[in-house]
Amino acid sequence: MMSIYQHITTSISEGKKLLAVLIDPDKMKLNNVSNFISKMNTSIATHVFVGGSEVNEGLTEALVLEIKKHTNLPVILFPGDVIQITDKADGILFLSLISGRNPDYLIGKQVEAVSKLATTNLEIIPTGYLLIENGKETAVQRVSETKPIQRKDIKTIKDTAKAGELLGMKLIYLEAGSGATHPIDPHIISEVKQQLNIPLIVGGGIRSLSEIELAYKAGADLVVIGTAFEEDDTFFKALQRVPN
Ligand code: 1GP
Repeated sequence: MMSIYQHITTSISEGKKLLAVLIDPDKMKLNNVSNFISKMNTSIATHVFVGGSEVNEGLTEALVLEIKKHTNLPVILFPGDVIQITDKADGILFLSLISGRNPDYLIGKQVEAVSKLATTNLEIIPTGYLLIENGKETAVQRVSETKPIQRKDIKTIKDTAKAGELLGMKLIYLEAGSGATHPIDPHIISEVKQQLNIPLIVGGGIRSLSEIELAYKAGADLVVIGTAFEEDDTFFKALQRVPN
């Protein structure tokens, strides 16, 4: 069977764009999962990401188990902390917050995660995670105690993403922050994409089909949306999959 990462790279080579629905265990009630996922299953979503900045122990595993009852899409952990690791998911974005300079989020948490990961069969996907300034403080910024890169500092954004690739990371994730007022500027996406030979994920503040399309057109391979679905899951209706 194709790995999650191979599926991503194959999709890109076939010109297909990807969409991950981010579910925060802190915000999704278990008894709402079935209804939410049934709507998601008729949409163009290709992946489910599970994670949040501040999640209590045990919530992630229960949520992943419930999600997997209702969908065959790959469920990938997008953890804000080591306690969110569960072997019930299919894979994990093994994140390093390379836009910041907090050693805990660059390498400390990753070292802490190793023994836990050793007990799982999760597909581990090393991911360079860049937080880009968006006019307001985000949960990632607060929890990680790091500064985002200024959005006008295109050179630093590009060089940071490229440094992630040169360090061997398999994905780059440009993050505006959950609930960001504005998504990552298409100009930033396109400048970063031109630098990279690895897939590019873009998330934070994307709330409409036109914003998804703008991100894709600028070079995003995979778009992540959480808040817009949390606030109104009828948004899935605007993203219906065309039947084969
Ligand atoms: C957050 O990029 C993701 O980490 C998604 O952001 O919740 O704003 O869609 P939103």
